[in-house]
Parts: sequence; C-alpha cells; structure tokens
Amino acid sequence: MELHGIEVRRVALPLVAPFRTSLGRQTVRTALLLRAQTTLGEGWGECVAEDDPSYCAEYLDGALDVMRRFLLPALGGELGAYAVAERLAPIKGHPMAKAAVEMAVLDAQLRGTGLSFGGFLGAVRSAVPAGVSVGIMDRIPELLEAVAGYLAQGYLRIKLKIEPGWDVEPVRAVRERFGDIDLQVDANTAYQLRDARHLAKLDPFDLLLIEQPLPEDDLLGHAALVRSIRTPICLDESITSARAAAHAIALGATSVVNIKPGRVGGYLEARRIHDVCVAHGVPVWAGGMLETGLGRAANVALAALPGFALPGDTSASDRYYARDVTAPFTLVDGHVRVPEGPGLGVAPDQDFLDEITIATDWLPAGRQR
Ligand code: OSB
Ligand code: MG
Repeated sequence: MELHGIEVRRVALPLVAPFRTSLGRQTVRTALLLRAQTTLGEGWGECVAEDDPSYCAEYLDGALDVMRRFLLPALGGELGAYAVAERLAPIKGHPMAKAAVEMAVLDAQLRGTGLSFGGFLGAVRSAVPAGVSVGIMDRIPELLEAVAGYLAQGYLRIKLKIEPGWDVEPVRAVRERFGDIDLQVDANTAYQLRDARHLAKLDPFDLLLIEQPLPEDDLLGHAALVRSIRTPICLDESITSARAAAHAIALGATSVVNIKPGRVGGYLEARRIHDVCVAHGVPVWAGGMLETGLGRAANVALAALPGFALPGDTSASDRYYARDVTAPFTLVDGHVRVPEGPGLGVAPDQDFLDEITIATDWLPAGRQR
C-alpha cells in the first residue's frame, strides 16, 4: 500500500472535571487526530502529546511540526505498518508523533484487510477490566466523594495521583472508607530517593503499586527504592522502549510496567514491551493519556493481550468527556468491551469532529517536488 498523506485536526474537548496531577492541572484536552489516506483506504490515529512538555519532552505543536517537516516526508512510496517505525528511526525522539502516524497507517492497513486491532495485536479477551485515575483534590472529603462515585459505577481499581503533601493522608482516608479495594498511586516523578523513608509510610496500606515515584532517568534510584520499601514499584515515564524495559527489569528497578503506546513510539513497540515483560514474569497494565474514543479503542485492544495482568487506565469515555468523538466506551460490570470490527472498530462522528476542530492541516507523504 501507499500513503498519500495525513489530514491532521487539532481538536479541543472540555473535561467533565479538572484533572490535577503532580505535573499540573488540566481542564481541556487538546489532541491531534490523524486521518491517513492510503491506496487501501483511510485510517485513524491519535497523538497523545499534551499542550506542554511536562509529562515528557514532547508537546502538541512540536509533534505537528515534526510530522509535517520530517515524519511524513520519510513515508513516500510502498509502505506497510511495520515499515513505518523503520523509516522513521533515523529521526531521533518524538515517540508520540511517530506512534500517531504508525497508528493511522496500521488502522488503514487493518481496515483494508478486515482484521481488528485486537486480532492483529494478539488479544485473548473480549473485554478488559477497567481502572480509573483520580486526580489530586483540594480536600479529602472531595476525594472520597469522587472515589465513591467511581466505585458505584463499577470501576475495579482506583489510582490516586499523589505528590508531596498529598500522599499518606489521602491513601489512609480512601483505605479507611472503602476497605479492601484494589488501590494504587501515581507520583509522576514528584519524589527523590531521599524521600524513601516517607514513601515507606505507604507500605501499611497494601497498595498494588506506586507508579513512577522518581525522575524518569533515575533507574538506579528506583532500584534502590525497590529494595527499601514493600510497595511494588511500577515505571511509566522511564519505560521508553522494549530495551528500556529490559534494562529496568535487569536492574531490579521495577516490579510492574505501565505500557503507553504514545510514550514508546507505537502499538508495535508496546507489544514488544509486553512480550519482554511476559518473558521476565513482570506483570503489565495499560496506561492512558486521556485518549478520545480513537486512542481508547486501540488501548483497550492492547489491554486484551495475555500479559496485561492488572486493570488499566482504560476507563469509560464519560470519565473525561461528556461527548466522545466516537460512540462512547462504557462500563459493563467494571469492564470495557474490545471493539471487534476491522481496524480500530470505531469511527469518529464527522459532524461532532467538525464542531470541535480548531485547525486542519494536510500533510502529504514523501518528498514533494
Ligand atoms: O501518568 O499515567 C499517567 C494522564 C496524562 C499523563 C500521564 C498520566 C495520566 C493518567 C490518566 O494517569 C490516565 C487516563 O485515564 O488516561
Ligand atoms: Mg503514570
């Protein structure tokens, strides 16, 4: 197949409530939605880069720029989904931009051949257990009310965002109020190794894991922390490739791995990380980046692979959005169904897409003469 080019829309979706992490506070998700045009038909992608380089170095305007100036020009001529990463390898970094382009090409290829994302990736489940990521709040009663609401909806696991000053007390309050629920926390790099004794105060609460307590480049610090606290450590930001996952495991820096396709350059690399972790007996789970129904469809398909041993941040669409760009993902007995149709198995509502589109660009593939 050949890629003619990619139409990139910048869309803005208001969140149903502000989402606060140790990195900042968000009220709107701005996303790049990609529509690849190929000789096999069209395919959809989603770029999860955020407005600012706070979770990682990438940011939305930079992602669009690198797609336009470097990624699309490298994708002329005969092309399959496996060739995308190979063609883009000489361009350093920018995994979220690369992942979005690969996703759109892969979707076109799968739609063209009738295979679903789940079928292609190796899904072994038709629905996946759903967890929910709960932001930092101003007061504990507000947090308890939010968690009570999610549990009432059926979420099977609660993840609390933490930072210095909002860690032991909220965890204690949630444990005391809700008892033996599946509970974990995510620090988004907010601590240092010198905080190890403080973090050990979380040990009595039997958390499933603590996600990315230390800076992303501090693998040795995480390895030391693994040895000094009882709560399992799970890396997110640090795991940028299958090789990085293998290194973190070899160093004893992580007991569990969060897999996010955007962070690692695509769904194919995400599957390799799954395979590396399974080979080492390390459980994995599916992270999220507030995806619309497009990215959510692919994440849910990935989460249906056999090594995904813990519920993911694969919440229903209404966790973030009053209206999604696709038919909404919903919770049924705490699970989200894996789409079965060709490719992503979902498509955006064109009228709604037009309503939320701020700007549209056409990026032709190959070097234009
Ligand atoms: O660290 O997992 C994270 C959202 C944006 C950036 C980083 C993270 C998150 C989440 C939300 O925790 C996950 C989701 O529900 O999509
Ligand atoms: Mg995280």
